[in-house]
Amino acid sequence: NGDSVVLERRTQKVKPPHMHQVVMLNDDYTPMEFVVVVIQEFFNKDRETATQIMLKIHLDGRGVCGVYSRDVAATKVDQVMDAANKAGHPLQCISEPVE
Ligand code: TYC
Repeated sequence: NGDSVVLERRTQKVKPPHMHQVVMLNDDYTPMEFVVVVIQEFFNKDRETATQIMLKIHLDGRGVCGVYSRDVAATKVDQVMDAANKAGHPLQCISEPVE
């Protein structure tokens, strides 16, 4: 009818990003030192923290290396898989939604 109408947005406009964890998997062949260096390099951990994460993966079969937005997590997986492939190690890394 020509009258201007302002629609009030009552619901939340911006949702927080759905976070994804980058999980590294154990295998029998990738050297421990390689895993420690990869965790330091791509997940910005100090050597001590990287060593703890590596040992956790070695003992439990898997471990979380970091939590990121979906895009960043996917890039981390790509970087790890690329480094492992180039070095000839079977190291596997996946991204999964948190919770
Ligand atoms: N299990 C490997 C070994 O004994 C070490 C290892 C740790 C491999 C973590 C992969 O994600 C991994 N050499």
